[in-house]
Amino acid sequence: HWTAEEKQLITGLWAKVNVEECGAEALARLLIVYPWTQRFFDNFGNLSSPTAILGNPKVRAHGKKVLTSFGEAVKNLDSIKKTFAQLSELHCEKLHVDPENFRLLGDILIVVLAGHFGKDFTPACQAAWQKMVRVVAHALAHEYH
Ligand code: ZNH
Repeated sequence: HWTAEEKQLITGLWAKVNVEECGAEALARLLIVYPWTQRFFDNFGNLSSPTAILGNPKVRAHGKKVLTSFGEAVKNLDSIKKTFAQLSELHCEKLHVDPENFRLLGDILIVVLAGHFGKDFTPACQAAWQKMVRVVAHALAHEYH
């Protein structure tokens, strides 16, 4: 369900993404902007202020892990549901993460990418990435019951 142009916009930008930086920033922003999401990370230490969250090494490491995993979807654009079936089950059954949070993180990732790429983040690129984060959020929510 992707056009050739969309695929190019997604993989082309992804090749330039610094997964460590952008992953850390996206997760930190999620925890700052939607403070209730902090409850999933009560073993992550100091989350008492935006500065603490941005400098927290566990937040950084987990942000990198999440965005690295997101990269699996970029590599498997035609089978994202299958790629994330197990992760979806894990988030549902073990982690009990409300799928709404996948949508929130996806929208924040868009903000982070736009901030990093500036003019290269064109309207067409934004549209392709908006679709991408929706498809990923949908796939991660798919095994919930
Ligand atoms: Zn998640 C974990 C991915 C989102 C929460 N995650 C995780 C992991 C991965 C992921 C890969 C690991 C697993 C294992 O270990 O096996 N995520 C992911 C992705 C996404 C996500 C791809 C999107 C895009 N998450 C999310 C959100 C949230 C979460 C939004 C909330 C808010 N996760 C989580 C948790 C965990 C995880 C809590 C666990 C952590 C620890 O370590 O403890």
